[in-house]
Amino acid sequence: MRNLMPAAAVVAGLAMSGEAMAVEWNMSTPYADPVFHTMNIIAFADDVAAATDGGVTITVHSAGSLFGHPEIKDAVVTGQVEIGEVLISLLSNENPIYGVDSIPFLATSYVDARALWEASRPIIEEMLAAEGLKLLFALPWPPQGLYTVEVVESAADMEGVKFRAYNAATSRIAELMVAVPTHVEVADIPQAFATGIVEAMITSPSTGVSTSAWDFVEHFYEIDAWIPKNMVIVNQRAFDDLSPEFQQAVLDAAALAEERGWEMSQAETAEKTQILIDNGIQVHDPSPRLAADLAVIGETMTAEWLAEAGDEGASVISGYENLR
Ligand code: PCA
Repeated sequence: MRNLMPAAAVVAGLAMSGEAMAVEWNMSTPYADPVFHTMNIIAFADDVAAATDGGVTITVHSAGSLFGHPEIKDAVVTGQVEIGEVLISLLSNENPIYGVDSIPFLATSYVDARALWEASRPIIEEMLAAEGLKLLFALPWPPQGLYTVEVVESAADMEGVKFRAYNAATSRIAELMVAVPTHVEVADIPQAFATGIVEAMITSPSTGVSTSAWDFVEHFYEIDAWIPKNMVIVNQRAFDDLSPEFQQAVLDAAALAEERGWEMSQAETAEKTQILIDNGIQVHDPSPRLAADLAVIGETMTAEWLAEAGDEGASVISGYENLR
């Protein structure tokens, strides 16, 4: 009889831990639901729920609704949310290595962006791991172009223009064009243009469409300056708390999301550029002069980044050159 009680308790305990294994994660993301990054993340959450039979459910709080973009990484580190999405280069103020993701004219095609990602992924994973974070997947925005009110024939035409920045690199480009940078998150873009805080920006056709850029600019120059990525990171402890099967389900869904997302991004480029045109934005190739001016800015910024990022930076770049 004595032995029965503990046995019963064990059975009850097992039943309880079986129930307790159903895990709910909150996920913080910076961009709105119709943006393809968010759509891909919602599909990822659905895939995880399906593969675990509802054992892991991820509630996506998009558009910075739970934490603003600059707070998301720390919210995942501290476990306020289990999982989040961040623009990699937004973290370049913490470590210059993160800035490799938006060096102008270093990787301007999807093939090169892939190579740069392969070359930079291990060190980025290492830096995240040091903060108790696990990288799940990363995928790119379409190539970054220049949106302006006025015609721009050379970098000099940007002098004094109030320029919307979204990371340190876009602020630096503005400075090198003698424009005037102000950091504005995507959600605040329409308001910033409407109130005259900014009058130009560099971003993707996707973000031009999601912010209805035709309401406030006339021109889009396809300068293909870089192909920045968002990454999805999970709190390592939260991940470790999952059963091995559930961990595998999350990793499989992440690998799928990464593949799907790279394809979505490439399809986006033409699709969203067409929407800009349909709404009256004039889409141009940059003039040879503008392209040459921007190339010089790219060289300056590559040199600056290499000086800042030291040996680790140099090894990422040589790894990238070897993969191209
Ligand atoms: N959209 C985001 C990051 C890059 C992009 O294409 C933004 O404009 O902030």
